This record gives sequence, C-alpha cells and structure tokens, in this order.
Amino acid sequence: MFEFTIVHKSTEHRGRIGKLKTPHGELTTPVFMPVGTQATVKTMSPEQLQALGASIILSNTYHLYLRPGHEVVREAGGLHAFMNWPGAILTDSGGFQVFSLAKLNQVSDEGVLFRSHLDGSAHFFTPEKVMEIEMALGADIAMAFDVCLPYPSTYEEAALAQARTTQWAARCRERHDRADQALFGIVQGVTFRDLREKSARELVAMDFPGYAVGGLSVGEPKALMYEVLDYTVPLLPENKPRYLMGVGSPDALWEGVARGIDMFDCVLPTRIARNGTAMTSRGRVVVRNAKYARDFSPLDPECTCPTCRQYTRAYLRHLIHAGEILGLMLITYHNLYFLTRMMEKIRESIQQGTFYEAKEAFFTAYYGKAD
Ligand code: PRF
Ligand code: ZN
Repeated sequence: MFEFTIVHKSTEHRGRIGKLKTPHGELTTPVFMPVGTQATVKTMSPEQLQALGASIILSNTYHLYLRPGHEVVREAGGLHAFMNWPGAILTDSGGFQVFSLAKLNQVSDEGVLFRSHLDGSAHFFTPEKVMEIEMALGADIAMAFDVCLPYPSTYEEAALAQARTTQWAARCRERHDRADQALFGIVQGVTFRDLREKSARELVAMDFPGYAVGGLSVGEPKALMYEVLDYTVPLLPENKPRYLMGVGSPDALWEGVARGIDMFDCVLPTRIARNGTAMTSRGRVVVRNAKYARDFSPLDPECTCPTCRQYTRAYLRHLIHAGEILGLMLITYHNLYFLTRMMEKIRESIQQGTFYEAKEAFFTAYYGKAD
C-alpha cells in the first residue's frame, strides 16, 4: 500500500525526486504539504486544493481530538470522508502542539498532561492514546508522538526529550496496527550532534517506513538548522521518505531539498495570505499597503493562477481592507499555487542537473540576492 521509489538522484547534492504511493494517490517528492489544522486548509475548498495541484495535506491530532473529537471523525468514515478530501493526508501527532499551544503541560515518561487551549479542560496524551486517535482519524501517514523542545534548551533537557522520544516511538510502533496507514518516526535532539545521531540510530533500528526531522525551525538561526540537516539526514535510510516538520519558507525549501529532504509543511503561505501578504516571483508583496490602492496590475505578473489572471492588486487590497473573505481566499490560492509551482521547478531542476542555477535565479528574483 505504501511504496517509496527514488526516480532520480541529483549528482550535485543530496536531493532526489521520488514517488510515494499512498492509499489516496501517488505523490511526487519533494513535496510541500498545505496545512489543514482543523480538517480544512483555511479558506480553501478541497476542489480548489486539487485544482492548484496539492497532492497531500497535513492535519492535526491535537486539534481534531479536542474538536470535534476523533470519535466523530471515525464515525464519519475517517478524515478523508469527513472533510471530502480525496488526496493523501498526514496527521501530526500533537508532539509539537501540546508544548506550544496547550497550557500548563506536565511531561513524564508516561505522557503529557495538558490543558486545552479552547476551554482549559485537562487531558492526558500517551503514545498509545495518540495512536488510537491517529488510527481513528485514518490519515495515510501518522506521526509518532514526540517531545519537541524550544531553542535554546540545555543539553540535559535535550537528552531527556530525545530519550523519551525514542521510548515513545517504540510504544507508538507497538500500538499502531493499521495496514493502510504508515507511521513515521521523528528525530529529535535540539542542536546537539550526538543526540541527533543517537536519535536517528535508535529510530532507524525500529524500521519505520519514513522519518521526520523534528525540533527545527523553533527559533534557532537558519544556518544552524542547515548544519543539523547536514549531519542528520545522511543517517536516515536512503530508500525512505524524509520529512522536515514545520518548515516552508521558500529559501528553506531549496536548502532542505539539497540536503535530502522529501516532504515539508508550513502554515506560512496560508497564514501570511490572511494578513494580505503574497509570495510572488519578485518576492513578498504586502498587498494591503497604500501603494497598491490604484495598482491595476496582477498580484504576480508571472503567475498563471486564477487570482493573477482575473483580479488586480487594487481589488485584492480593497477586499482585505473591507474585511471581505474573498480577499483571503484569492491570496491563499495564489500563495499555495506559487509554492506548488516552485516545488515543480525544484524537481525539474534536479532532473535536468540545473539545481544551483535555478536556485540562484529564484533567490535573486525573490530575495533580491543570490543567497
Ligand atoms: N514535532 C512534531 N510536530 C512538529 C514539530 C516537531 O518537532 C515541528 C518542529 N518544527 C513542527 N511540527 N510532532
Ligand atoms: Zn497567482
């Protein structure tokens, strides 16, 4: 039911093009996954997501457990049926949200006691409980329950979190028994090389069908994130998908791919869209700014999405200022279309052996400098 095949390997760097077969379609990697926290990618219908070329989306165990409850989703026939999304889905385990969103969380070897950010009610997540929830949600890919620390953390904190993440991964693997769902392990260890190596070694020994690198993009300098990827990714099996969690700025996507990452997710394109910011071929355009009031040109002249073909910056600016929902929808569509096309360009350039030229051209146009 799951099969990962490497179609092409770069001769320039660690990047590769792959095919990941899932029960809900085949994905071409490297892939960007739009975030659908509440069983919806904010402002987008599933039809629109399909039209812009999304093949897989991410949703969240933590949120769906709290509301509407995983039993409701199970009764609906699983997350695909509940939200009417025919493509692939990955559910994050809550290993990030219980630490970032929930209040007063208390961690022990057994699990995490936390209070809901919605109503303050108390809940206890164990690896076993999280597996029950993720199996009820029924995504194509489930993530193991991990401990994600902030940056910076001390070596002692990081070592404890890494050890727990390994023990919890083993408990997740033991409890997980859905053949139509792949369970991925998550490497932790903050920015300590020996802990990252230990984490990778222990998880690889458990033979997961895919691996994530977690605990990055949590406040550390970007150069440090790339350094961790430089020594961590080569420790993961060549023939399995590798997922960099919560990373999705355009520069980090190029840098991550070159270091051997196959999957990414991030709220960035959808979140900035809702405050009136677009990612364009010439960099960010803050369309809510006054200078666009009489700009009757498209959001991105080089883009062929419906927003850019049919609407002007002046109109989008007006919609955002008037608080109209259509403005959020149109910019979100464009941003997801933009990143999806960018991933296509990345794959094409790997195939053609022109990755570094393509990367430099992109960085120059987007950031106004080579890197
Ligand atoms: N663990 C999990 N989800 C995540 C992360 C993590 O470390 C991150 C870190 N960037 C984002 N989402 N389970
Ligand atoms: Zn567009």
